[in-house]
Amino acid sequence: MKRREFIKISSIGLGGIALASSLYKWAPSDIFGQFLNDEVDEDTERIPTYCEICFWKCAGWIHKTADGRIKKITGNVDDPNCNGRLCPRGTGGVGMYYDEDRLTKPLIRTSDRGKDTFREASWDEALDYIAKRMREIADKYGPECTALFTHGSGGKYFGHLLNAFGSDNIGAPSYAQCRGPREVAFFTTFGSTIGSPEPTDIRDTKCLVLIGSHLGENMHNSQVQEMSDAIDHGASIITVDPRFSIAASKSKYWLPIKPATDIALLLSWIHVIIMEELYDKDYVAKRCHGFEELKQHVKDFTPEWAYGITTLEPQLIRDAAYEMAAAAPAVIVHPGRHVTWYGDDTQRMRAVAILNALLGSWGRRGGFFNPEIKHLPKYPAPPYPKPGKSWRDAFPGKFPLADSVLANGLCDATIPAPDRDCSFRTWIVNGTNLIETLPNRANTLKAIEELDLLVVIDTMPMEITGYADVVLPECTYIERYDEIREATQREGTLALRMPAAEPAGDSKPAYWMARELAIRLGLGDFFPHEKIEDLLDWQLNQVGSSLEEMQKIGVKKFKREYDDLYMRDSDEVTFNTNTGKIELYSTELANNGFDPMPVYTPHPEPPAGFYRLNYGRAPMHTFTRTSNNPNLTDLMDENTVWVNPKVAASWGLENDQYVKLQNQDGIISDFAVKVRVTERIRHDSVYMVHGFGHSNTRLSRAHGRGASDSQLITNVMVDPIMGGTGMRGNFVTFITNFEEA
Ligand SMILES: Nc1nc2c(c(=O)[nH]1)N[C@H]1C(S)=C(S)[C@@H](COP(=O)(O)OP(=O)(O)OC[C@H]3O[C@@H](n4cnc5c(=O)[nH]c(N)nc54)[C@H](O)[C@@H]3O)O[C@H]1N2
Ligand SMILES: Nc1nc2c(c(=O)[nH]1)N[C@H]1C(S)=C(S)[C@@H](COP(=O)(O)OP(=O)(O)OC[C@H]3O[C@@H](n4cnc5c(=O)[nH]c(N)nc54)[C@H](O)[C@@H]3O)O[C@H]1N2
Ligand code: SF4
Ligand SMILES: [Mo]
Repeated sequence: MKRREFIKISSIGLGGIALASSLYKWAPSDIFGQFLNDEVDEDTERIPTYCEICFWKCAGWIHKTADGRIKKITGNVDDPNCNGRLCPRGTGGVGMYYDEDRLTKPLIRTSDRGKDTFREASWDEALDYIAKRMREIADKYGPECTALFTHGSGGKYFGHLLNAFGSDNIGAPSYAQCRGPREVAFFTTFGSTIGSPEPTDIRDTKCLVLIGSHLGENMHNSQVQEMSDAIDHGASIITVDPRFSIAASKSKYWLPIKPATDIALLLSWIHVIIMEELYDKDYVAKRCHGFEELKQHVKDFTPEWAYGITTLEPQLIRDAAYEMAAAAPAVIVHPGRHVTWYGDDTQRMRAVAILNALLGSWGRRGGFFNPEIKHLPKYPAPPYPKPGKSWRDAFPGKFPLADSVLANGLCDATIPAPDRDCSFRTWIVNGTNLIETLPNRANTLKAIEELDLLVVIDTMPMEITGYADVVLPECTYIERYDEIREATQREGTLALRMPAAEPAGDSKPAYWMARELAIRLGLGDFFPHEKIEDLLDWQLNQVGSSLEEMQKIGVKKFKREYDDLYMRDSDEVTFNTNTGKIELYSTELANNGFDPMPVYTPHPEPPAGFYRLNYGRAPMHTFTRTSNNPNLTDLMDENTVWVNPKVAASWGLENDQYVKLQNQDGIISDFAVKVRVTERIRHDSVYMVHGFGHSNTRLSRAHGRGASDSQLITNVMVDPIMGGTGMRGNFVTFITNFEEA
């Protein structure tokens, strides 16, 4: 196979299982085994889909009985995102279809915002109303005063609509509340973002370092499978987590770090790797910029120095560094995913990127591979009008390296301020539960109060739908076509989602809604295909496939065009950075007035009697979107607050006792949450799974079950480099005497 002349590692451009009945027993079969069932039963037909329960988007099959019942969903063996196995949530996706609390009619608000009082409306009435209001508001304030918040498949079509309308203010919480800092950090270091799925070569790694990345609870499918296989093949895992996570239980080294001190640990690792000459000398000499500056920068950051900050024994820090170095370059210091923690997150992620560079893992087998993506062409449409202003105008000079729209920025810029040039008047919210998703709820509600129009597209009655002027019910992924999934993987892979059932009630797919709105706004030219099938077929034809073929196979793989999954030592590589090298010293950060190399700054400590609020994932749930799912509530129907035994003793707390939590700003959780006394959390923190404590009473299973971490996240530490919202600087205390709601 030929090789590209110039390799730029992926220049995407800046721009029913309780997780194994036993926690400590963990083989792939424990987690996925019972779901590896790709067979077609005699009485069923299989319809291709990809999962919408999270953004790994595993491709699978919906099995439907002759009488039209959706029996189960299984993985597609040809899909590298899942290898034929769905995670518990994907299997439980059927519950999303059967959930009797679903939205099935367009709704128009009848009293104050937030009171959740609606009347049913016809689609014509709802869409006519939205189009008329959008126009009126745009005539007064300009089309740019329309913002779209979106997370999920339909976003493509609503995004297209918004661009056609004259606004590019399209934000997703997966940037500034999630991956943003790592994308900017890796871009400034390697000239390439990470993207999703992450191109981590876990399959072939010898050492996987997880820094607050709780794979095994964070169930990103193929990654968890590869990690499990790697362990079976003798790879070592190093986990840095203040909590004894599932991953920690599988680790050779668990570093129970004091929260908020990771940069100190990373700097001391860099110190050891450099000072003890454990770095990849050839790789660094040939490919990296700024080694001498870095060496000088870290000279005092010894493990002894880090011990005083992180509480980790110097020998443990050294041993872990030796373990990485011994495995290099087949080592991955995992970039994580939800990395918006303390406001200095881009710099922490830079330290992660630098460590990978020193170990020579970028572009190497067992480190990071060069992903391939098969892009489908966009359908030719008229050029978009050029927006007169953007969300950026509301933040002059701020967040210079933000390469995507900040969802929190759209929210902030909705609240009028004397020094601000951009106040949004219309929000379209598709598939994101902003009330629970954005930190600082009071701010979100203040912004919502300012709006002239709030349209929410969702499948379920959620906290955000309660505030809508108009709610548009989307049918579930089981009942619709969507855009073709393009996955960044070792090979280019496309996957089809098509309907296996008629939409419930009056629910409709996003494509239909976006097109109908476009027509009403006089933008029909942008949606020339009445049927999405014709659009998908046209796109597939351009890459030698067709809708008909995809309907049969579900997943199509494309051989790599070039033999450049890994870099060869002899390859001359120009990285997409200012210097063309991997930048240990970031010229881009320096040019923008930021520290060119990561610096540790202490963060506030919990006041006496308070504990740091730590949160994360459970294997059987995704954010707030699954907490009412009948299948998944069977597995877990409320969250608990993890409390260290010493702390529990000092408060007289017992297992299974309900408490309310109060944060540093006096915010008290709406609902009580069950205490789980466990050694697995440090004494300075408590932990809970995000996604519970729903206040919408229309959620018959989820309402009032458990507590919402989001409600307690009022202190937000914003990353000055790219605007990410650090959410882990909140502290809570216990209220044991409270009135039942
Ligand atoms: N406190 C706190 N906040 C967080 C996080 C956290 O851990 N704690 N995590 C952050 C991270 S990493 C992320 S990525 C974001 C996630 O943020 P979101 O994507 O907003 O997460 P969800 O809470 O799942 O909200 C999804 C919404 O989409 C709806 N939905 C589900 N399927 C469909 C569909 O097919 N069509 C439509 N139209 N709607 C659908 C659901 O009913 C739900 O209302 O949250 C961020 N915010
Ligand atoms: N089952 C399931 N899987 C999911 C999701 C889901 O909703 N459900 N969501 C997906 C999405 S969008 C994302 S972004 C990912 C998020 O998953 P990850 O990126 O893996 O995780 P985080 O939420 O950042 O991290 C949670 C872990 O960080 C630890 N932690 C807390 N504070 C600190 C600290 O100061 N230092 C260190 N080193 N560790 C700390 C916590 O104890 C916890 O174990 O999960 C994805 N996978
Ligand atoms: S990881 Fe699980 S929930 Fe996410 S897409 Fe895959 S099967 Fe669905
Ligand atoms: Mo995320």
